[in-house]
Amino acid sequence: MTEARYIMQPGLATLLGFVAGCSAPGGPFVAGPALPSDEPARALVATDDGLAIAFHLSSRVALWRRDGSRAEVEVGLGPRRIARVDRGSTELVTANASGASLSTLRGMVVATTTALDAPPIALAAGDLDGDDDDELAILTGIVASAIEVQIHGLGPPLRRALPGASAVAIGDVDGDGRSDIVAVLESEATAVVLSNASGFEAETRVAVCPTPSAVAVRRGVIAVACRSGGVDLVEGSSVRHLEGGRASYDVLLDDLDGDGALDVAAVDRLGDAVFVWLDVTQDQAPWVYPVGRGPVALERFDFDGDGARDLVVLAYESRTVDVLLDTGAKR
Ligand SMILES: [Ca+2]
Ligand SMILES: [Ca+2]
Ligand SMILES: [Ca+2]
Repeated sequence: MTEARYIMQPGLATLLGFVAGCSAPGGPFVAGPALPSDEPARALVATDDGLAIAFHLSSRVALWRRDGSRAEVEVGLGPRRIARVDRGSTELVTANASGASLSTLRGMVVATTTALDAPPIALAAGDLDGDDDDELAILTGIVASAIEVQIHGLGPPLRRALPGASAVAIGDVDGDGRSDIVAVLESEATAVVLSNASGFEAETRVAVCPTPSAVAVRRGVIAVACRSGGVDLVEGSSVRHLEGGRASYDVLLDDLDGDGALDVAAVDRLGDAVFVWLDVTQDQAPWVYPVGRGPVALERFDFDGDGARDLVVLAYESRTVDVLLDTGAKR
């Protein structure tokens, strides 16, 4: 096992705000500001001009624009997840757990409200039929045994039973150029792929860490955030565990440092940190960045407008949005 590289003492980044004085070589990111979110939130998503945050307690979405201005809109009750949906124009969709509904926002106005027959747990957006317009995969259910995925946007909603599912993602798993649906089953420590080629009928199951909490897909790789710590990487039937942290609550797969190789980032809710593993094909120690207390979600967003996307982290307990600025450093 490789040893993690800690950049700074936990908490210091938050104290300093901008950490110009932090001289340690820091990998692809450096601590930026911690912005107060006033009330706790669980979900955020980047849009073209800002960062949209869903506040489940007050049932609203706030858009923090890069120019510093802010806009707010009231949505259905208890928005716990938010997704960016591209259908000609960009829409935001919230999954309203208490209201058992979806709110679709266009330009920070609620355009439609869609009633669901059970509360939504998670949602993912992606183009499933190759027409460049995004469809939605929504996990719904009250009890674990009754959870299903509803696929909206391909005519009448398709429904597939997925008992115990806790998170869902859309991406091409099998490399046929069409996006598949991936879910993780918390109760069974399993990742399930519903393949597009089968009309989302055929299921492929892979055993992963216990209590998987989030999932991401890119370039045929599935990343599973493990609530027991670290990330499982699934390629085909092989699973590799990336060790780091005590409780991963969200995970992101992307080329974070611009060298072409796929990287992984995860938030450690108990360790108040973000772990970044560069190049998933290598077995390298993660970079570790302290953030606010109780980080639950992360996203890529060009916070400072320099053209390079930074990492933004939603910290639940400290009620902050913590920014890790891209340094442009490749290794
Ligand atoms: Ca489509
Ligand atoms: Ca990379
Ligand atoms: Ca940037």
